[in-house]
Amino acid sequence: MPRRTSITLAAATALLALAGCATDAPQDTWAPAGENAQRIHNLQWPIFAIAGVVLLIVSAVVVFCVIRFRDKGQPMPEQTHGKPALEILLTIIPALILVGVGIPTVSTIFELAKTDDTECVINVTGQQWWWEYDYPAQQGCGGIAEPIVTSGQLVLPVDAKVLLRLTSRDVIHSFWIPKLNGKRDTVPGRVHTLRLQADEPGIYAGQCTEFCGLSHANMKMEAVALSKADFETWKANQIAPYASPEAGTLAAAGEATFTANCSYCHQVNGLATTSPSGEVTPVLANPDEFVVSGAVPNLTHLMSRNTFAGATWDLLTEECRDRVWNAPPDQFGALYLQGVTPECLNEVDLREWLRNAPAKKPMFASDAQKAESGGKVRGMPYLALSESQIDEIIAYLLERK
Ligand code: HEC
Ligand SMILES: [Cu+2]
Repeated sequence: MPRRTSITLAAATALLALAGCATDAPQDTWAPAGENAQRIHNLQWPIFAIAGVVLLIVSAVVVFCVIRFRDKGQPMPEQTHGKPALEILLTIIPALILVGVGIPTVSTIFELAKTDDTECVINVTGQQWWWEYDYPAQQGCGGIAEPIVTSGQLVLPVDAKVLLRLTSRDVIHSFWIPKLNGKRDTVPGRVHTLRLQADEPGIYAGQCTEFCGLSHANMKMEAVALSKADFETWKANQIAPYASPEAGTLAAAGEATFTANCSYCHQVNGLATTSPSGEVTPVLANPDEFVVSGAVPNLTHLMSRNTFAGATWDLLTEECRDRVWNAPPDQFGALYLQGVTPECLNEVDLREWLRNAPAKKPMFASDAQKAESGGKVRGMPYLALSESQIDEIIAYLLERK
């Protein structure tokens, strides 16, 4: 390799390594914020140290040999065929190191797999390219009478041992919130479990870590930990009955526009149409018919979360977002529960999304791939809405708190 190239490469590597030291790293695997992440942390430190010592010894020996025995035009040294004592020693030492590393590793794996004292169960489903969370009716999670469905942000009570049951509707994805636990693949037709527990209220960022197609990089997730009392408020809000917008408002026009353009894919619980004779018919989404994976995000309480489309874009303006993210733990819950207020709405990204979602988050790599999908979409399609229809829809969605 030319010398210039090697120097550039070395400098780039050093820069990359330094970049890893950035302090504001929401996905820092070295900053555990819950029980299981702490267990992993307790294991990775000593192993990192042992591996580091081995690296130093091996590197030192290599450097010594390279310098000491370099070619100075000396004659060929005497050829030997092995040294049994040294070879046995060099087999036994690594074997002992591996046993030393193996014992705590295996016992940590068993500890991480423990789920018998679970206090709360949440189903997690991955699909291209967002996560759906559904909370089945249960005694756990402080009691859930009616199932709750949401997406993007996984809301959980602080300090509770929360069991995730993970699966996928299409390809293999992988669920990872580095500060709360390790990774777990989500595989179609299988249910894997992963236990999370968060020590303090706040938002914990993560991302899909199994390459899952074109928009894999736009498939993030966030765990939102709320104090027990705030979690109760959140649950009650998620099952609050639907309220139609006031007649004559922009939002009321938005309800009709939404019903016509969006509700065949997106469910809004409680949305209904009334015929001239007064007959009320619930509007039910049928994503099976239109979307490859057969499901799309439930928008009943869209504005109670503060990100959208695989937690890739914020529903909050930067200023409001920072206020929530940087709130001290005792103030975080109240701020999060405010949801998206009209002043805090990040209208720019939401508007772009409604104008042309595939331009923001690509769904087909090629026309051939599109042809294979049998006319179904993979993400949110382009809907050719007018700007005034978008105005109405945004007004309507702002009331979906
Ligand atoms: C053909 C089905 C389909 C139609 C019709 C549709 N969407 Fe979507 N929409 C999706 C899919 C699929 C996603 C998830 C995309 C992703 O995150 O990658 C989505 C995501 C969204 C999201 C983000 C939700 C979240 O929680 O992340 C919003 C907001 C949204 N759509 C609004 C609308 C509105 C408003 C309309 C009507 C104008 C509409 N959609 C029509 C399929 C559809
Ligand atoms: Cu994925």
